[in-house]
Amino acid sequence: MKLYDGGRAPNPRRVRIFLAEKGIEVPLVPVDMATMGHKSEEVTARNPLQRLPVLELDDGTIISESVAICRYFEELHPEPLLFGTGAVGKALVEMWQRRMELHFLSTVAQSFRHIHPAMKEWEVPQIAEWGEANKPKAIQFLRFLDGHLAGSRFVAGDAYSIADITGLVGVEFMKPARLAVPDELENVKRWFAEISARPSATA
Ligand SMILES: N[C@@H](CCC(=O)N[C@@H](CS)C(=O)NCC(=O)O)C(=O)O
Repeated sequence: MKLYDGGRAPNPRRVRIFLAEKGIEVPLVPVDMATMGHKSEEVTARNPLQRLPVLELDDGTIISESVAICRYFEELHPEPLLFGTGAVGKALVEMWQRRMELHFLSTVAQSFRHIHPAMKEWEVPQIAEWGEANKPKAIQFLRFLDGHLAGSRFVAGDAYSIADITGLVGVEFMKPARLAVPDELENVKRWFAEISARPSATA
């Protein structure tokens, strides 16, 4: 098996953090996204959408989409459970994972991709107004999250999960998107400090 990796890009990083939490080592194939390595024949043959990460199994099966890859490893190596436990626990992790991805990571990504000059070749057409429109959406979601985290250690409850991983890369991605966590969001800051201090956050 091998994992086509994209270095500092947020989605490949989600999978690396997930693997680090599980203590799983997977051979990486580094792809230089700065030189558009994700558009190479090698990557395109495996994922015609030309997005990373991509997991290739020994029998040739290709799994792309970060959460799909993580789910595969959750089945193989259940401990520690990162997709929740029991019917309610799993549903809550799914709910928060989707919220973190659709309302937060995605809005931060749109802010970055539609505004940053380095993304001109990547996001075609690049529409600055759309990038700007997404900035307040990301902050609005963080305000909602702050209220939730007032009564919850992690995003989906008492246990660290895939929803925290998506949140971690989302907050980190705010910097290149020229966004900042508002000072008054003490619960978001407390949560981010805790999850970014975990050893997996260096993955
Ligand atoms: N929904 C996909 C998104 C994958 C994705 O967009 N990856 C980015 C890197 S973070 C990428 O490959 N971008 C290349 C491009 O936009 O051309 C996932 O969760 O894995």
